[in-house]
Amino acid sequence: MLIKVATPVAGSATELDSRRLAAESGKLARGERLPRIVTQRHRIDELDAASLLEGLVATPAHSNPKFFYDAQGCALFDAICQLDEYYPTRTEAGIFTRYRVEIARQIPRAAQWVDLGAGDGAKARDWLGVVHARRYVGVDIADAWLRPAVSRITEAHPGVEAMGVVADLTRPLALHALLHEAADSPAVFFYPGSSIGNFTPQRALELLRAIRSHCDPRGRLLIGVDLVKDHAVLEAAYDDALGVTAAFNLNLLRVANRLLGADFDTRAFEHFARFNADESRIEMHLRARRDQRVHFSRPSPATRDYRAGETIFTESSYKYTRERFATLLAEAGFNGHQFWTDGDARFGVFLASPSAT
Ligand code: AVJ
Repeated sequence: MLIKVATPVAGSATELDSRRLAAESGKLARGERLPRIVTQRHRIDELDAASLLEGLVATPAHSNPKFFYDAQGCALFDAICQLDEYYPTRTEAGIFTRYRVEIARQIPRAAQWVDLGAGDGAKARDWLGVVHARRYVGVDIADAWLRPAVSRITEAHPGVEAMGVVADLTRPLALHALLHEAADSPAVFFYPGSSIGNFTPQRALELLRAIRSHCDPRGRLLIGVDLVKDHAVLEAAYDDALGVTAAFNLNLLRVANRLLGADFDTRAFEHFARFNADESRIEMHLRARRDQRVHFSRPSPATRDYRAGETIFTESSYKYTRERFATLLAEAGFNGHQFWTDGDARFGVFLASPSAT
């Protein structure tokens, strides 16, 4: 999920035929297969940079979590997933391992497996054979990660037609044309890791509705959701003893320095995470350690004074009860679902269907 800031092309999907380009430039070895990558947005640009700047100079200051994920941010997130305190990744993996066959039995064969936020594609790789998928569609904001991910899927599952879509999930999802190419194959959306938690419940509902609009009656959504639990457990997961999450959060300032030509001193801010019970979300902030002035040069010059103690709100990670998320699924038009969890009910996996089961 490496970020390259971008704007979408209204209504149009431009396809970069990477195979043909590589063949023409003589870089493609005879017989070598390059993945098909469809781009739903333009390359870097000012619109997203402008929105980052707008948030950072606003009062209260804020930024969208998608800006965390440059190369260093991705590496730090991978490290977070290994932390003792960060239970979601390994808890979900445990649920998937334990119930994979049972879950797969509820998923139609020969489906188009749509991997939302595919990353390196590793989580999906474990499913494709078990569900006998026909197609793999990896969707991610980072084309740099998508290409190798799609290639690895092809290596592991040569019988599956694999492709990538470069898209930003904070923008409207538009995969109808692509999925229509294999209209007889139902779509199975895979959205693991509780990434849905970065959206407000209202925005999450909109995304779930968009997913639902791509599903025929055989379509499914397999989604991982972090559950409400003891506040100390939640807060430790976002404020680990080694300071890895602090580094991940502070990395936002490096991204801003590069993208916006800013002069943030990362040592002048500190990581702050707390569970907001009223909103049922973990909030991450960067708190100014002293009064300071920060300059920005792109996309337009700006200056912002941060007062000691003032915070930049960098991420929300919403936590759901089983009932609350089930309601959201129903509101989105998924009238049936099944649910799996771990022994401590820390994490939930929902398999949602258009009709009641
Ligand atoms: C990638 C959004 C699922 O909210 O738990 C982890 C991101 N931020 N630690 C989460 C994150 C700080 C993560 N998601």
